[in-house]
Amino acid sequence: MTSSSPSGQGADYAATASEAYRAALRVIESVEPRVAEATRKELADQRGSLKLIASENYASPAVLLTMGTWFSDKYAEGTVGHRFYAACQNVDTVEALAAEHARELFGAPYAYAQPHSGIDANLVAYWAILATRVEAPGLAELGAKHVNDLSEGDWEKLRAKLGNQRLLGMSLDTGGHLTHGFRPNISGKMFHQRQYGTDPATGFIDYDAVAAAAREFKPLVLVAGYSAYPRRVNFAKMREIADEVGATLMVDMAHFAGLVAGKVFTGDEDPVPHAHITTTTTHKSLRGPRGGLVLATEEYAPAVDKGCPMVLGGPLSHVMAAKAVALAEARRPEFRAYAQAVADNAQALADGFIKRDGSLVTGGTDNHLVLLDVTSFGLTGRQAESALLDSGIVTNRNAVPADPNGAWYTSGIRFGSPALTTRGFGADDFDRVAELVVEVLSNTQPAAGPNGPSKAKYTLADGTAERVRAAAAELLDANPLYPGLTL
Ligand code: DSN
Repeated sequence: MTSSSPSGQGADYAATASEAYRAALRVIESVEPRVAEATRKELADQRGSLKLIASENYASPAVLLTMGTWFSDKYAEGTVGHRFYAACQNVDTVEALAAEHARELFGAPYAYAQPHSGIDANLVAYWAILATRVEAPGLAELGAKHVNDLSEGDWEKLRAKLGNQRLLGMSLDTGGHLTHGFRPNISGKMFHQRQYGTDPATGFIDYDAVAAAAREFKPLVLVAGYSAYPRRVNFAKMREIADEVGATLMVDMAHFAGLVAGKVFTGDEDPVPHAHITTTTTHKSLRGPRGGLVLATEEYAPAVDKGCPMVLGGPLSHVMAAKAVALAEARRPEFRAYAQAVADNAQALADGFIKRDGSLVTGGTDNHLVLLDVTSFGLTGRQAESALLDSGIVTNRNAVPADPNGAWYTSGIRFGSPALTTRGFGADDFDRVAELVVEVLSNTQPAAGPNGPSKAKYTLADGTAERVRAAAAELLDANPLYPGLTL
């Protein structure tokens, strides 16, 4: 790890972390040796492969170690200073610290560190919007202060209203997330949903089309953000659209929170000053523990603050403590260098594909991810993903807009730069990664299954996997994961 590494404390830090992990593994081994063995193997596997999954990263030893403590044993439903359980004084400390770092880092009036995941963060946001915009005025209209004060009949009327609201979000195949109103997901069932896509000619978001859809559909919630769209979004424009139709703008920045924190996305591209509510995960480009976070304006803060127990189970206090550590890391100047390198490296990867005739959705990238259409290699995403994995390159298959192969087999492979950038990979390394990916895909052929053509079966030309693994090992050895950490 280089200057962009999460903790540039050097040899002492690595030696101390090594001691901690060695001791922890001995303790685990004394109870269930197979778990200790799998834990050691997981590190070896992560060290030995090119991790290009756009939603993954490597958290620092400080963040990881923080999760392994007795905070895990504590129940703390409620919120800071207002708990349904006794003896939450230390949970209050770490939750307040996580929220303080998040507010400072993102310039948000309010932060909520409890969500266990990105989906949970989005559910908290949706119910905070419903509570603020439907439940509260509904209660006022009925002259009641609390839902428990309502008659059965009035309660049914209010429930019907809560279940009759509209949401407009980005479609899954054009890069939106399941929770942005995809029908099979709870978000598509809670709301009357409609989806906006991208311009079929360019693959870019067409803001006029989003505005037209919003004017026609009049959603209560407009969702912006993505998990597989390789471009930046103009959140000022999204807010204009939301304001014109009276919608609440919710931005899901789970994928690009690190680029916001690192000030790569500023002005109109920074969602926080424009959105009413911004949600994120903490483990992707933000490089923290696995979990979620919600940022909100003063207007929505009181409802978000009731996320537990309204939507969430008891907070994972050990993870909130780790969020505080990770957010403290993200406030350091070196995180900005990291975030810029993430964007530069994604660009180098895209350029590497383009110069080798790869076909990219939108023709390139200006964030942390690249979406390669593998049909030009005669492959499905499923075949390409498996052949790359055989060769030590870890990616995930992903739909492309209007994907003829659907969401399971897909036609695309999504690549992201955050994890390898943490290892210290630079632009030349990412160009070499593009070369290796193209070498694998050019040597992969679709194959038939026992019942005819298959979207999953493939053959990889002899020697390709070994050759690519050896080339990848050179890159990995030059950029070690957790340098100096020995188990
Ligand atoms: N699973 C995450 C991703 O890979 O983008 C989003 O939920």
